[in-house]
Parts: sequence; structure tokens; C-alpha cells
Amino acid sequence: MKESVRPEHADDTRTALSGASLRRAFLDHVFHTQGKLPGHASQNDLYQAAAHTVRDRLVQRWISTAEAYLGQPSRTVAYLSAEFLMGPHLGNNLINLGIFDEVREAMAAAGLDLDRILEQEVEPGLGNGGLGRLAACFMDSLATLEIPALGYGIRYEYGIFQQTIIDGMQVESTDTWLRNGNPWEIQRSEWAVQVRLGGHTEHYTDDRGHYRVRWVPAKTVVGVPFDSPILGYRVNTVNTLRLWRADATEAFDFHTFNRGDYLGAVSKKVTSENLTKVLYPNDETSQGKELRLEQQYFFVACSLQDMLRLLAVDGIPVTRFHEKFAVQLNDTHPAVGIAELMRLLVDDHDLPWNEAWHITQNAFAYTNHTLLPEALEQWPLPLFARVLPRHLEIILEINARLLDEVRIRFYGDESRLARLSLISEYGEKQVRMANLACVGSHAINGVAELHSRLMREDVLKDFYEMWPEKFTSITNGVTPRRWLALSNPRLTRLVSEAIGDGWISDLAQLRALEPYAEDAGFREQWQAARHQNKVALAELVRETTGVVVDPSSMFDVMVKRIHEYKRQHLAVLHVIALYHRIKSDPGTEIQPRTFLFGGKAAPGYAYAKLMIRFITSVADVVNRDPQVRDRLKVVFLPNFNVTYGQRIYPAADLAEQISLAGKEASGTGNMKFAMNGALNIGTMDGANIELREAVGNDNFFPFGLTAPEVYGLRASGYDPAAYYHSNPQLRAVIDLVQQGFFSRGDPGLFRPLFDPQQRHDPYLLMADFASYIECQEKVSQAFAEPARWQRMSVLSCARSGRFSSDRAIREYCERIWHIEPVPVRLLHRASGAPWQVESPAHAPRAA
Ligand code: 26Q
Repeated sequence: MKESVRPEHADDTRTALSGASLRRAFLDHVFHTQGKLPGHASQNDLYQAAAHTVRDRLVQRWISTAEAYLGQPSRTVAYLSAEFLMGPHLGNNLINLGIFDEVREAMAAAGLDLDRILEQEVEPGLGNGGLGRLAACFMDSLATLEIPALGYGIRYEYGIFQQTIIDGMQVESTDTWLRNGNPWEIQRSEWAVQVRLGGHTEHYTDDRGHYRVRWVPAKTVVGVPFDSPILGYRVNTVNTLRLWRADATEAFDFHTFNRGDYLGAVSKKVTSENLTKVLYPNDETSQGKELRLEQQYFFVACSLQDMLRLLAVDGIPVTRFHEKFAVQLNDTHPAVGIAELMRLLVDDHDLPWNEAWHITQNAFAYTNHTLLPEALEQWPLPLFARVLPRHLEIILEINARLLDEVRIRFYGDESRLARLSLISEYGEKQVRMANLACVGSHAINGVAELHSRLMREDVLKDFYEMWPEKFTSITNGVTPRRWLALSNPRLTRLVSEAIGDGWISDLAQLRALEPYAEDAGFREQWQAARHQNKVALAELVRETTGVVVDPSSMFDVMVKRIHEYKRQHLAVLHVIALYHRIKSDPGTEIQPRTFLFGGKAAPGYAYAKLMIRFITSVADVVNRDPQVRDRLKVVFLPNFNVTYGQRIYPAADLAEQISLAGKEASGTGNMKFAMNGALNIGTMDGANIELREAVGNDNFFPFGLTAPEVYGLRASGYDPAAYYHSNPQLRAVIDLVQQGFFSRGDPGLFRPLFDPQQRHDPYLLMADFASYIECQEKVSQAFAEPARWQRMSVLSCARSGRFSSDRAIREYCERIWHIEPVPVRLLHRASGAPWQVESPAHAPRAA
């Protein structure tokens, strides 16, 4: 790093990256921050001290970044997301600072185990799954690519619930992630803002004769920002993740307090603070809950006020908002921001509607993450009016202008008007957030090629016909820092020894690994590294579930949120098919497999919870049956999260991506597995299609109906019973389930999941079963030839470069945001002197 070539100021040693400096700082924090003598320090004390040691080194770069961004002409990305599923910070920061190995060695020299210390970190689980994790990968890539960016979101006091399995069923408990404090955040009370909610509007003419609207709110809450540093990989850029917490307003308390109602004041305070208490644990379903709308508006209103403040700091007028900020909507959860910016510009800044609309449309862009109609957000009009009366008026005005345009362009097409309207009038009137997002944005993108196509042809077809030029597709990606360099050090070492370490920030370079697939010696090392990962995972499985699994068996993994469309139950049918084979012919030759399942079910989603019960019930039978002789093991790993993911992806042989074609927008687990040398078995859905194309047909196991075939089959009248009756193996499997073999004789328990005889099979398991089983047979054959499998594994990794989130972010920069990198120079503090820019002459910064 640069440290060795520049003159060391006395105070620089405080944040230097040398072993000696790190050791001194660490011991200092044990003593001064944790208040312990090293001999009495707990593992948590050691973690906190390590975190503070690293944080000090980030802060210096953070301040340098803020200085570099100030007054420079580039746009800034404001990534608005209700979820950021960041995962533990410490390990990732060590990787990005480039000091992971040094710290491990220094710790070891002091008799400390870095892995144990890293395990202490309670991960911030401020997201449900794919969408929240994508936001986290994007933050890493934005910083790595030196793009000025702010992530804006909600500082939930309780993140995604903790899952335990009791009697085979999911039990939820609260996620108290802040219980030990959070060394990665800085509270910035000085930038707190006020957010109004509820009440009514008053329309009047001001003294200049202008028509004006005054919003008289029912309540006001305070938004307090908490900033976390997001360091890029081996650059000085440290961007900010700014999460808002809702507090009660002093004025509000004071008012009630004056009436002598102290307890009333306190209870109002509690109500305000409820706003950011908890993350809604639903994914892919929109429940019209008032608090959820309040959360969305709250963080968006805070963030836009913050952007206006930053604009003012730079002395830029609000009329140039869109030149300074590219506001990206991570799905429709922050889409109310479109109405809020209009309100700020028209009501507060007195701009004419058309000018405000130009600014808004040019600032906002919208990413869609779903094709499920039930997941499109809609809010009942009365609810919306109650929470955001002014915003509803603005939305109705946007709508009126939109529909005027549509009437002229599509003369006489009444049904089109109804479909494009921001207000759904099927049954109860509802505000359609996707429609608002489409009208108010200049760019709209899907997250994989197929998804974007289906979006254009189906969910957002009318908008595509209105404005085809707004539409684009940007396939998702994942960060190779966390998902390879950090989580898979064994493979990382092997890869870097072979091709250098340039791949970590330029993943396309992995392609240089391709020739090594033919190198038997390399393959052996590859196999050994991956085997060690499997041994480590087997140990984790034993610790957490008590189940002993054989690391030489095939690890067949399905980890993701539990959902019917993702079809965990199809994977279970495969397990039962294998079990049935063994029971019918105990001597049958069978490739030993360990099936690992993990994932959370939304607490209110009964069928998803039933799927967990289905998995654990089958596991109970299969794992206990002596005739199976350990050839099959089924494990449900509780509480799948980022931390577990880091142990699981590197240890998988086979990964299941088996959603019904046309349902999974992209999927990102598929990419993490491929990078780590696992092979994917999957349907032609989401990014599976592009992944298969990239790794090659021979290194991906495709099966099942394609999306057009699914539509065709449905259109011609799908009959699941026909498959059941014509396929004896399928019939045997279904019969076992329906006899209650896995449910202690209760034949009806799992019927809600599929009941082909009653023509109930909403996710077409019966149609895809035969193809799936046949494909799994090919998988087993390939696995039985280690040289072949390892060759495939190397190629899968070597060709996964396209799925780096760096590539995705570059595409956003070029096609949507029009932003280029802004490199950051480190600032240094000379002893006793104020901060200075490091420059060859060490000239003090101009005042
Ligand atoms: C909406 C309203 C009320 C309450 C909750 C929600 C809600 C919350 C989370 C709706 C959806 C989500 C999350 C969706 C999600 O994770 N989608 C996934 O996004 C990934 C990143 O693009 C894709 O790879 C996945 O295919 C997609 O399912």
C-alpha cells in the first residue's frame, strides 16, 4: 500500500496499516474502548477492539472521500432501498483494506484466533433476501469503482427475524442485532430532519396571487441518520450508507407535556419510534399495512431532504437537482419519493409543475424485481389519503396529466387507460406504485434478460408501448470480495497463485483459469480445497443440527427464501424418489448425497411454513432409516443468513435453482455458487439462462419447461393428474406423501402443496418432475467421475466473471446514471496541524 512511500507524520501511525500500528491500536482499544485488561477481555471485547481498529482506518479514508466529493462536478448516486442486507462488516473491511492475512497472522502471534473474533459479529440483517443483498453488493461495487454514491435506507431496530426449528416447524424470534452496540455506525444528530405524516391539506392563494397548497400534518417525527462507511476494494473511496431512525419530536412531546399529560407524551414518543422498529418479513407479497407505507415515506422523505441539504452545501440551486443526483429506486418500495420530490419542488420551492416534473423524471430511475402480480405494491386509496393526503393529490395530478397524454396517443382505447392509470379501479381503489415509478422515471430496468423481456411483454407492457426508450435490462451481479475472496480463502489462494489476484477487482480475469481445468495437478488441489470447505461445513451442520454428514458425499444445496414459486417441494420430491428407489431395491447403486436446505418463510405465509415442515418431516424419516445406510442425508439448516451463506456457498457441489420458469426475476445465489465452483441445476428462468450460456452447456444442468412452454401448457389446460397417472415413479412418490408416510399417517398434511388428482398443482411440479429426475440422474453420473466433475467445477468458476456486481454497476453508470469514477486522494494530519491534502509538496489545502 501507499503508506510505505510517503513520509510518516507523527499522528499517521494512529491509522497506519503496518503490523506494529495495528497491534498497538488493537490493544489500545481493548483498554480504552472496552475498558479491559487484555487478560480479562471477552471474545466480544476483542471483536469490538478489532472493529474499532479497522474503523479508525476507514474514517481517515471516509473523510478524504467526503472532501474529494465536495464541490466536484460529478453526479452522485442516491441508491434508495428499504433493505440493505449487508452481512458482517469486519471481515469484508479487512479484505478491502488488503490486510486480512496480516491481521490474521498478527492475531495468531498474540495467541488470538481471528476466525473466532469474526464470528462474534452479529450481522445486520436489514433485508429479506435477494433485493436487500443486491443493494449490499451494489454498495461494495460502487465504492470499488470509485463512484460517488450514498445508500439511503431504514435503520430497523429489529432486522429479519431469527429462525429456529422446533418439532420440524419454523419458530420466529426477534433479531436484536444492536444488543452489543454497533461499532460501524456514527449517529449524525446534526443532520436530523423532520417528517410529517397524516392530517389534511388546505388550498389557498398566496399574496402574489399564486395557487398554493398547505399540508397540515397530524404528526411529525424526527429522522436521525446513522452513517456506516462502505470501503471499496483497495481504493481510498469510502462511501456512506445512511440509515434513518425515527425519533419523537421534542416539540411534540413538549406540547403534550405542557398539558400535564406526561404518560401521554411518552406513549406518543413510543408511537413515533415504532416507525423504524421492525423490518416487514414478507418478500414477494404486498400487504397494505399502514405502518409499512409510513416506513417507506419516512425514509424517502428523510433522504430527499438530505439530498437538498447536500445540494445547498455545494451552492447548487434545486432546479439542478437532477444534474447532481441520480436517484435509483430499488423496486417500488421508495417510489413515493417521486411524489415527495414533486411536493418539495412545487409546494416548498414554488417551482412550476412542468419544471418540477422535468427535474423529477430526470433524477429518478426504477429497477423492477418481480414478475409476480401479487407482489406489485398497491395501497388502498383511503389508507394512502390518511397517511399522505398531499401526496395523493399530487399522484392524482400526475395521473390526470398521464391519462391526457394517453387519450391523445391511443385514441378511443379505454381499457389501456384503465391499465396505465396510477389508480386501480378493480374493486377497491388502489394506488399502483409500479405505475407511479414508471411515469416518474427516465429509466426502467429488469434484473435479467428474460425478466426484462417478460416485463416488457407482460407486467409493464403498456408502459413499454408508451416509452420504449426508457426500458433496459441490467443483469444482476454479486460482489466477488465477499462471496469469493472473504468466504472462500482456500479457493482464493489457489486461484491467485495460478492467475494473480487481479480477478478480485476485474472478475473477467477468472477466464485465465480455463486452461487449468485440463491440469490434473491443479484439479487435485482444487478438489482438496473444496473438500476442506465441505469438512468445515459438515462440522457446522453437526454443531447446529446434530446431524452427521459425510463430506465425500455430494453436497446438494438449496438455500434461498422459502416460496412456492421457488419450488423447494420439487427438490423434496427428488429426495423421496431416491428414498423410494432404495426401499424398493435396497441394494441399488446410488450416488451418496447430502441435501442441505436453508431459508426463511414469511411468518404469515402458511404454505411456505408447510414446506419447511415437509423438508424436516422427510429428513426425519430418511436420516433414521437404517436401510438408507447413510447414502442419503437431509438437513434443514436453521436461520440461513449472510453469515451462513459464507460457509455454505464454498462447500456446495450442486446448487438448486429450480423455480418455475417465468417466476424468478434473476436469482443471485446461482452466481455465488458458480463462482465458488459449484454446478447449478436449474430451470431456464431468471439469470440461470445467462449463467448457463456463460459457463457453457456442459457445466450447467438444465431441465424443465421454458417460460413460453409454461404459458402454452397453461393456455391449453394443464392437467397434473395426467402426469401422475402416466408416470409410475411420480405416482409412487406422491402416494407415499399422501399415505401420510412422512406425516405420521396424516394423509392431508401436505395436500395444500400439491394434490394432482384434484388438479391442484399451481407451480407445475408434475409437469417438470420427469425432466428434473432425469437431469438429476445426469448429475449423479457426472459426480461419479471426479476428474470430469472437477473440470466442470473449474470451468464454472472461470466463466462466472460476467456475474460480478462490478459489471452490473458499470452498466448502470453508462446506461442510466451517466456517472464516471471520482478517485479519492488520502488526506493526512500532521501532528498538531489541521488536516491536509497529501500532495507531493504537502501544501496545505486552500482555506
Ligand atoms: C413489499 C410490500 C410490503 C412488505 C414487503 C414487501 C417486499 C419486501 C421485499 C416485497 C418484496 C421484497 C423482496 C423481493 C426480492 O428479494 N426480490 C428478488 O430480487 C432479487 C434481486 O434482484 C432477484 O434476484 C430475485 O429473483 C427476486 O425474487
